[in-house]
Amino acid sequence: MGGLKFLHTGDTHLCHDFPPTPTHERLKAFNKAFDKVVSLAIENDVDFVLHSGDFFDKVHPWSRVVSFANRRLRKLEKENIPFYVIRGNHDGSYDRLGLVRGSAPELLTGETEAQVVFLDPRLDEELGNKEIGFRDYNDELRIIGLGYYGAGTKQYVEKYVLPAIAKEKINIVLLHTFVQGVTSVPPNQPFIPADMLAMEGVYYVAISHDHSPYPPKVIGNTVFVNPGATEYWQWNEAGKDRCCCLAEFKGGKFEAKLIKIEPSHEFDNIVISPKEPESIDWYINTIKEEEEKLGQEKKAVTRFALKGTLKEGSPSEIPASEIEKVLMQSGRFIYVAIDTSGLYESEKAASPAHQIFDLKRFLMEEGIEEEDAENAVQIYETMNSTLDEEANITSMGRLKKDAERQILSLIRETWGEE
Ligand SMILES: [Mn+2]
Repeated sequence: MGGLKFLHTGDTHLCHDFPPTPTHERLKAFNKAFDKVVSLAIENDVDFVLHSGDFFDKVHPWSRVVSFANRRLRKLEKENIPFYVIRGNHDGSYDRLGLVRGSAPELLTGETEAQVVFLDPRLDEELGNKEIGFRDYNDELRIIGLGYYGAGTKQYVEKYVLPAIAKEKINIVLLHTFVQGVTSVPPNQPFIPADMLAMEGVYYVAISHDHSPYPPKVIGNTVFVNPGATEYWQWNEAGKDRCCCLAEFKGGKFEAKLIKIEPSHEFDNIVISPKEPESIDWYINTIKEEEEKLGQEKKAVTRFALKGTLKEGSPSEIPASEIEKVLMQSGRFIYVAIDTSGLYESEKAASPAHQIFDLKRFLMEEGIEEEDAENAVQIYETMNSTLDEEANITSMGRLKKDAERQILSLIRETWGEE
């Protein structure tokens, strides 16, 4: 097995239209990043490519993007490089019973079945396949893959991944989840601890879901890699490297290194957040100053996020769309936005209706004891901050169960039976 090489990528999010305009420019940027991954695989003469989920950004990607992806996979096939892929949270869905309900990776095809391998234990079960959630690349190497299962992740790792590990082989595991000890684990998000897979026989764990790249982490004999996204998917990813990972089997283990992928656009999220209240003119001048600092080599995709409280006047007095228009006319930007949603009007300008409602004073005026009024304020504030946290809200806009339970237990602690 000496010299065996593979390329690991994930979160390519093909067909992501972000920012929403100009759509084709950004679609091309995501395609171009995947094109680079394919070129790197061929240049480095790898044996296969691994994709750890969210190949597409949507369950129903547009057909011209699907055609593009298949043309690139055909290039790999010509070089005899198979492609292994799992389902992410964006390009597949599953129901309460864990049954897979439509997955975009099924749209990826090769001339032969061995070229594009979609690893999914539930699909294997339904199709009556012999190998459930894994394929043997050869006699010595096994590739095991588990798609996204949200809160069921730990349970599915136990049910499908652990039994598939063949101790006498070199096992590679593909996962789409947060991994404690390797990636970030945002509050109230499903994860598995790295220790669950750092074991004999598991040589490489290919992770995606966290869009930031993390350097390879070795625990025992197992190397964990989360290479991150290949293009910029959201504003908060600005400034972070875009990468894939090249791994080579040397001296009984995988040596892995991240390879940077050059983004198509200058991508900036410029937060303008002064310590003290500032004037409207100050914000306008600061936008100009920040704009002059931007890199010049590439067309820019830029958001100016204005924060704070104005010294006088209200955010609607900032001529945001005029500034955007002037900046667009400079020809340097393909997208620019002045976001004033985090900017507040000066207290002088605020009408009484906008002043913060003093709940404690109101309750005490209604004859409620001070201690009870304080408790009510605490619960009210906890609910507000919980609702403000995006991680606590489901995609349907409801409060997640965990967050709801935390609020209910606070209420019980405060007013429950002694
Ligand atoms: Mn994801």
